[in-house]
Amino acid sequence: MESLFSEEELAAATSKPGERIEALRREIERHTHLYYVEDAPEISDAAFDSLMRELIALEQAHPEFYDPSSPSQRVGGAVGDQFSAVRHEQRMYSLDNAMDFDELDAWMERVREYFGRFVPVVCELKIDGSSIALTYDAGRLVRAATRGDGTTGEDVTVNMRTVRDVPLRLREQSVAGLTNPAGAIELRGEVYMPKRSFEALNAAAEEEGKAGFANPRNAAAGSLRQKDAKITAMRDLSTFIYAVADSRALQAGSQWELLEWLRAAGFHVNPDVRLCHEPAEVREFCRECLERRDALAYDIDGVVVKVNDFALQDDMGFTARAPRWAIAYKFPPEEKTTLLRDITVQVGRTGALTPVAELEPVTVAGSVVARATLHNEDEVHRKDVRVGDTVIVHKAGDVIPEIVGPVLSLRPADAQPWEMPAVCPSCGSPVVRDDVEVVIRCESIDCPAQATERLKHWTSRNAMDIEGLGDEIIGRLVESGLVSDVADFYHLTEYDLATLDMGRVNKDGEPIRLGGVMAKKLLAAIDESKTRPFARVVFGLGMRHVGRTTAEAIVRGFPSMDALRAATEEQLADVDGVGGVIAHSVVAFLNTPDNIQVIDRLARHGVAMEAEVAGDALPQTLAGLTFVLTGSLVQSGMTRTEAGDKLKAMGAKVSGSVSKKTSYVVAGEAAGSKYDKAVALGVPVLDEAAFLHIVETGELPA
Ligand code: 0OX
Repeated sequence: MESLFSEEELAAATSKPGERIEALRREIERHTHLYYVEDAPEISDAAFDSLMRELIALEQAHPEFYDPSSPSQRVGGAVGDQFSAVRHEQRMYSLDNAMDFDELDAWMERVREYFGRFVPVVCELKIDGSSIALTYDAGRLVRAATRGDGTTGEDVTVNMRTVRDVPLRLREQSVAGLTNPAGAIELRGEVYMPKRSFEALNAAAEEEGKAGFANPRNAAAGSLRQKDAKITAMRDLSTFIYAVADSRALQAGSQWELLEWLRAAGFHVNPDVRLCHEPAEVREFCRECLERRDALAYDIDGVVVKVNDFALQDDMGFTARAPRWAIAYKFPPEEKTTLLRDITVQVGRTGALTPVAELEPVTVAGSVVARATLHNEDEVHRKDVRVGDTVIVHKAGDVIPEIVGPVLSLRPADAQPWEMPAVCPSCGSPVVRDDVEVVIRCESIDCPAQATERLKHWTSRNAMDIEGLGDEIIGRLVESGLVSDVADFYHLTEYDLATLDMGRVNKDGEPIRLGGVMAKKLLAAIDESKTRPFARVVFGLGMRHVGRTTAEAIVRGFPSMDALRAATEEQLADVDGVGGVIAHSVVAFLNTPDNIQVIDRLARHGVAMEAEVAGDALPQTLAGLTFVLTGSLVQSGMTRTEAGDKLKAMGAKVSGSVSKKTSYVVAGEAAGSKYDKAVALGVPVLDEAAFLHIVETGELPA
């Protein structure tokens, strides 16, 4: 093959490898930028690969020139087992939302009132991705961090280096009189996955029988947080950069100038931006974006409007959560039409039958919807949806999709009203209408669907939290006859699990088995679950009407299985938080021979059958206080349930809704209406750092 390089070049490569390496790095980065940012490649893929191969060969021969900013490092570096925490020196704020034009107008009116006139604003698309902070020092990318809770994020530098449109070195430039800063500067933006790449990734996952991502945003966040950055490198991630952490680090005087500088420094800046001088122009931009939304290659969920002038931004400042000088106009909830292919019936853990709409898959508000609950028989009749109908599917952001109703003009002539089956679709037993709860129920104690749901409930996060034991494996365990009740989990051997047939075949037509590695992990997780507190065991058993809070109340009154079994209905009903209906259900459950046998076997396997003795209890420093948790606790990775448990262990009450009686609201990332309500009612709000302080010290922050 003819060499791409001249004699002189080759000579230079051998005599002055350092210079050649630097020249190659610059050239490769220039082509990467042309390809991924400008969308205007100058050379073929083959020529590009050839440059990269030469660079890699030279770097291997001359390790003294190693540089983390070399484009050769974009393939993904060392594998870590954890991301270290990064404290953001400048907090990464979220944005206040305007849910419609009235709220957008109200914000623009506040701007007008504040300055006595409307001031120019920059409108940008609101990219529905994952926020990222990129730190450059002396022009080189030295750190990339996720937003986390806004105060502390995770170090994802190695992963972000693989994202091709992120410059590893800033371009030397000067626009509008702005030069590159000599020291450190932190730029911020969004990482996203284009819609088509998301679909391709999910299609590939499906081929392998793996679960895909719910939407491009999750795919981007998940790809970025891969422990092995080589996997990140294989994912098609892109960025749009739109902010600087501290505007004093640059001489830019406005958002508009900043965007200009970012572009010139080599960043990918979204082209759909507009400088508007009047509220009407802002509304027009929003309308145009909404119309173009589907045609864009990536998901957006609104428009961000920012006061342009940095000095005016400073004047307006921030609330506890968000800048006053910016607002996110959120697009209205989306509605799509699709075909209702079937209405199936799901049998729940307690035998309740739920009709489920099986839809022709359709993307609504950024995620694919293929199923939606129809709640109960009455709901199906009230909405009058029939198999074969074209139905309207409604979804607002992250909310669960809903069937609005049929498009009657498109109804096939032969479409029949739907009826609940008279027998259970799983076990064939006749179903019974429970008029008190307005549900139809299968009351068989031998129903396989109920058994499977009970097993899923036992392993679920709020119950025994057995990691890795999800729906699919449980389904296979039931089908293979290895597990039929919750005590069977504790009989499983490594051999049982390793050889478990996953119901699929590989390329050679051989059955795919779970394998030794997963088997070991699962066994360890099952074993670990024996240490879950007794209240979780009571909840995990899945007695009717016994949710988590009720299970805790029961355990406070009867702290062991022996005590609980000896309790009468009257004694149980006397416990604070337990009424007559619950007491009846518990006593009935604990007097059923099958259940007694399962509980005895669990006890023999060492599953906790009594609450921890009071001696182990923590000082009840939070007694008398009521907490409400909202948002995600990204810093600690705790679920809200786990966080609530920690507070309860110190005597606090945890409630699901904010009222004047709430003592504190703990607001994690993406806290929503509960946060707003707390502010409105004047309830003190704690961030995750303050919450962790309480958990560690038992003391409220000063
Ligand atoms: C976006 C986006 C998000 C950041 C904090 C103050 C202003 N998702 O596309 N945030 C911002 O700016 C905020 N701009 C954006 N374009």
